[in-house]
Amino acid sequence: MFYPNLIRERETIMSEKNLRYSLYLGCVIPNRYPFIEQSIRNTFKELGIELVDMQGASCCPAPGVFRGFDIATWLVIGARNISIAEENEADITLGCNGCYATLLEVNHQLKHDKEKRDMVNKHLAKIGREFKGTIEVKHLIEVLYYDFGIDKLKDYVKIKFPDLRVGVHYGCHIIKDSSHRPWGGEFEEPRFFDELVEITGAKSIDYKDKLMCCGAGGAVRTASLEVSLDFTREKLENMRKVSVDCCMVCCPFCHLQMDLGQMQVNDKFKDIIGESYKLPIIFYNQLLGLAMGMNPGDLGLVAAHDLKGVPPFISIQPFMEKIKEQMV
Ligand code: 9S8
Ligand code: 9S8
Ligand code: COM
Repeated sequence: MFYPNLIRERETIMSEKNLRYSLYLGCVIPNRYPFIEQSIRNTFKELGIELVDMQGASCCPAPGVFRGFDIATWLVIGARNISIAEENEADITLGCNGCYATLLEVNHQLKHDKEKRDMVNKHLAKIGREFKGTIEVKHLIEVLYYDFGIDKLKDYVKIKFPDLRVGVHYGCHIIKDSSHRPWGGEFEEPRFFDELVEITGAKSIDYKDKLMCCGAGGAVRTASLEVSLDFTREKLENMRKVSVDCCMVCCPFCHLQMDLGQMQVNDKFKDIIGESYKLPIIFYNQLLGLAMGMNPGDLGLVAAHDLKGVPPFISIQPFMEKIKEQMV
């Protein structure tokens, strides 16, 4: 049995040394949703997990775009990023499903395929870099669930939100393809993200086609906005049917699509959706931080602003009110 061993091995690592990771941000967090970065850095600090910056990191590059066009380019750019973390001597953690897909997969392929590694290193040599294969790539959800440990995380929860109904959106790349991802071998009906949400007392509410794509990935948002928004519309409709208070994400591209995209759905599909959607989109670390008793301002929970073109596009006010009701 491969997975239980892996989990045990991780538990041992965890008890022996302090957790320290290279933080890979990707493109969407720093450029479009910087409040996600704030929520990651501050919750990890509170948990005592050290994050080291990756100086000079570039786009991962995005799996649904670069890998689809040219695999060698995708491998070389991915390997360059990984080599920065190797210099840091710290595994990578990241908060984007797409970046996870690329860096996890590039790392795996290059560790196991000498021919590809030689090709990549021939290119990297020109800029004085090398892929060595000395680190691992882990989504922050994986770090919290396995490395830090969901049981230990429960000890940090100070406030619970039993009346909060959450629509969990996993996003495609955190679970698929299943070949090198952990999750206890469970990819068809995963529970790890729901479990992380539920340690805050909140309820993860089941809804139709929960694992369906938000619509953004694989360059669909860029190539055909209307098709991508139709996915989003369908997800929103399915979540509305079960009356959730927010949609929980662990990927900035999903966050963008469910937030900015939701505003666009309200416009493009106004004739068929009935009432406009007003569903707050929350990144996991924001909810976790609130449950840990942290200040909303330190978690990038910006309730309302008048700035044009700045997220969140859908107000998180209703979510904040729901949270406040339960704090008293
Ligand atoms: S980098 Fe450039 S486009 Fe992006 S956010 Fe996540 S996937 Fe990686
Ligand atoms: S779902 Fe389908 S491809 Fe993806 S992971 Fe984040 S963006 Fe939303
Ligand atoms: C989605 C990334 S998170 S990509 O658009 O599929 O590359």
